Amino acid sequence: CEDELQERFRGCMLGAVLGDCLGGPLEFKNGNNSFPFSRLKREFRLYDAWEPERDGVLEFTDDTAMARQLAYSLLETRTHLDPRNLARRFVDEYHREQGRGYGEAVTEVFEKLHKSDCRDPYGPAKEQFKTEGSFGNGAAMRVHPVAMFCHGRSRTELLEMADASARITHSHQLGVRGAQLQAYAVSMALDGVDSKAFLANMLELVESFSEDPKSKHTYRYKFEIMRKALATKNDDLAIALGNGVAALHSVPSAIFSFLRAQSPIEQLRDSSRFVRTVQLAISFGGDTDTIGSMAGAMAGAYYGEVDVPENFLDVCEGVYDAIKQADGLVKLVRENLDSD
Ligand code: R7I
Ligand code: MG
Ligand code: MG
Ligand code: MG
Repeated sequence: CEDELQERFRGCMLGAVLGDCLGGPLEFKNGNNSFPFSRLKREFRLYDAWEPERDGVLEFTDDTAMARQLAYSLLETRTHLDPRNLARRFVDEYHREQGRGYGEAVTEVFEKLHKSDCRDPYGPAKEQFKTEGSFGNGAAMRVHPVAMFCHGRSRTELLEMADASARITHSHQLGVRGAQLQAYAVSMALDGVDSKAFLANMLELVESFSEDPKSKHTYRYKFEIMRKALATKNDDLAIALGNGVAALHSVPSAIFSFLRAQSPIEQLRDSSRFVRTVQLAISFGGDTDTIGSMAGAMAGAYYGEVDVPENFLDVCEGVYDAIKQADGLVKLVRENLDSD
């Protein structure tokens, strides 16, 4: 492809939507358990013979609903992230389509933002969970447009904007860090960083978090498990890395899926690299739409639109908007870089 950036941006937006739509029907459908690869293969075979007139469309969920508002907000304000604009967009999106499967607690934030006309876009999130803030993965699942917007900028800028986008709904440190880790992962995928450097950079960022080194409830602990599993090609990490709605128990799982699927997986040998990433992510079970979407954003960014099978475009809702947004962001990023 002549335009590598467009390939990667389209892949990223598409990958996130597809992971969300494909993972959606399986969200907590096996309790908290993982799915065997055979189940994923069976599920994905249906999509090969999909006929939209007969089979309808797999709907996107809150993950995509929020990600697209983040993208639209950046496309509107163009040079920066405006938290009030973003908060208003989240609220309007939620009121238009409340049935997208939002997290149980985050809807309170939307109601409070609505009542206060988003005067303090960060206020309501701070009141969540007795003022501890939410540690859900809702800030991480929507953050990939920030990584695209910050393409070519410093890591500091990226992490600051990820933080600013996260705190509108998630003020717990684990929720914010989850968004920063996902933003950094997508940003490196857009840059085509190879897996060895990618993991080293992630570990370095995690080390910079001032966490208790002995705690099992930290990102550092998760990445240590991941590093060992990647060295031994162990695929069965749903229990060790987690598959829940907490950012801590899902963001590392998505990153692992992206890295692990760069090498062949015997039982998924018929799938393309993009597809086997999403399959591995969904096989974690539990919060499958979100783990699938986060892994899909990374894989799409890394492999590009070319690796996304065309048949999925007829299966999933929202793909054409995703492509348009990606193209808008490519143009915007080029303009911003030129004017610097
Ligand atoms: O994080 P959030 O937007 O939810 C995203 C998830 C994704 O899987 C979507 O696909 C959708 O299904 O929901 O929404 P929140 O409501 O902020 O957090 C999600 C859930 O995490 C909450 O409903 C709680 O169960 C849990 N949670 C917490 N529990 C205790 N203490 C989040 N933060 C806390 C906490 O501080
Ligand atoms: Mg969802
Ligand atoms: Mg590049
Ligand atoms: Mg989910």
